[in-house]
Formats: sequence, C-alpha cells, structure tokens
Amino acid sequence: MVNVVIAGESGIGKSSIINLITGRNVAKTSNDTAACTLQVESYNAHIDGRDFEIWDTPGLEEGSVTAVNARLSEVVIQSLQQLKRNGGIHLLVYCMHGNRAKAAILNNYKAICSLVPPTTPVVAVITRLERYQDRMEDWWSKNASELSGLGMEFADHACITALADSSRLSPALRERVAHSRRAVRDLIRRSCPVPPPQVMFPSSIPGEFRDATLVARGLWSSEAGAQIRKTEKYRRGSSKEISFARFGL
Ligand SMILES: Nc1nc2c(ncn2[C@@H]2O[C@H](COP(=O)(O)OP(=O)(O)OP(=O)(O)O)[C@@H](O)[C@H]2O)c(=O)[nH]1
Ligand SMILES: [Mg+2]
Repeated sequence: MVNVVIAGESGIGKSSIINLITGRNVAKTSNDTAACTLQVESYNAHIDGRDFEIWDTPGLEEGSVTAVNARLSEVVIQSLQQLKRNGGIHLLVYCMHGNRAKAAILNNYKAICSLVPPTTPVVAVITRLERYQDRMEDWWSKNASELSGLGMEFADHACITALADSSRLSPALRERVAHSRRAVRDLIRRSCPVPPPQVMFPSSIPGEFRDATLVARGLWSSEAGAQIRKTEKYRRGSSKEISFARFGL
C-alpha cells in the first residue's frame, strides 16, 4: 500500500483535500477556530487503477504552546513513527494557505518534515485559491522563489481550492473545484511512481533459468544484452515450455 500523509497548519483544508481526492465526504471538516481533526486517520483513494492510503493529521498551531496543541503534536509524532515502522511513508503533502505570510509557517514545515524519512518526497498543496485573480497555478510561479529562499523546498506542487463542490457555487468556481481535484490526484499519482515489479524465484531454480524467465516477462533491461544472448536458447523450442511449465509462469 502507498501511504500518503497530508499535513499542515490547523484549518488549512487538509481534511477537505481528502474529501476532494476521494470524491466523498469522508473526512470531517469544520470552520471553527478549534482544531477539527484530532486523530491521525486514513482513507482509501483509488487513482488511475492504484490504491493509496491517504492519512489525515491534526493541524499544529504555529508557535502555540497550549496543552491541546502539545497533545496533538504528540498524536502526530506517535502515529507517524508507527506508520514509518509499518509500511512506511511514501509521500508527504504539505498544505499551505495561499494568502498567508510564508515565514510564519517555516517552523511548522520543519517540524513535520523532521517526522518523515529524509528520502520521502515532500510536495506542496496551496489551498484557498478559488478567488485568485490569475490561473491558480500562477500562484506558484509568483511565490515559489520566496518559499525556496526561506528554506522550504518541494519536489512538486498543486495550486487549488479545496472548497466542497456544490450546486450553489458559480459555474466558474465549480470548474476550479473540478480542476483542483484533478490537480491533487495527478500530483499524488506522479509523486508515487510504481515500484519495479519484484520477481520472487524459488531457490530451486538454477540461475540460467531465472534469466530466461526475466526475458520472457520483459523485465530485462537492454544493458543486459549479453545475458539475454546467453539465455536466448531458453526462448526457443521445448526448453521454454519446460522451464515455464516447471516454474508456473
Ligand atoms: N474558501 C475555502 N475554504 C476552504 C478551503 N479548504 C478548506 N476550506 C474550509 O476551511 C475550513 C477548514 O477546513 P478543514 O478541511 O477542516 O481544515 P483542516 O486543515 O483539516 O483543519 P484541522 O483538522 O482543524 O487541522 C472548512 O470550513 C473548509 O470548508 C479552500 O480551499 N477555500
Ligand atoms: Mg482536519
């Protein structure tokens, strides 16, 4: 399973993004100032034939040292450590408000990044851009260098609105919501490449037969030309049938 963690400040729209991705109203959202999501919880999303487990997290208040925030921090730390041990974290989606000062979220960004393995890609999702005067995507070209200057680096991004779709929205806004859904789903899909297939061989198979099996499955790269030639004989005639029948391919 591919685990995708959604993180960022409280009220930024993390749970709304999960509803946008899944196309269902599964994660609770709220307009209240108090934190809405209090536990780390996962939701299944099916994107282009692949299954992703999307993890919602409680938002952490920047610079706040209240007991509630300390408890939520503890919840996030514990849950992400557990996830790292059981299955791993394959992508961190860091969410930000399109209109807020970027310097104010630097510590939040650093704190969250420190909780995922250094090899996990971190991508940005910018929310609340439904009334952005230009194309939503233009937010990035205007602001990315400032983020980078602050030390906030992202492997990729999506600029969106996480507003819930509704017939009460104008056609223009609904179009932005639909575009946002495609943008976030695409971001997740392209940021989590399909891992190369792992071929498990019973130890009883001799090495040269393993080569023949790989060639037949199209898994052998062109650099292995010499090996392919060596195993060519297994692709012809009865050896092929024998080896494939024997190894259940
Ligand atoms: N205008 C606008 N409102 C949004 C957007 N995204 C979320 N909201 C609203 O903002 C409020 C908070 O959204 P949530 O999804 O609950 O935010 P959250 O980050 O999960 O919040 P916590 O769980 O408290 O950390 C809700 O009323 C959402 O409808 C957006 O892109 N634009
Ligand atoms: Mg939430």
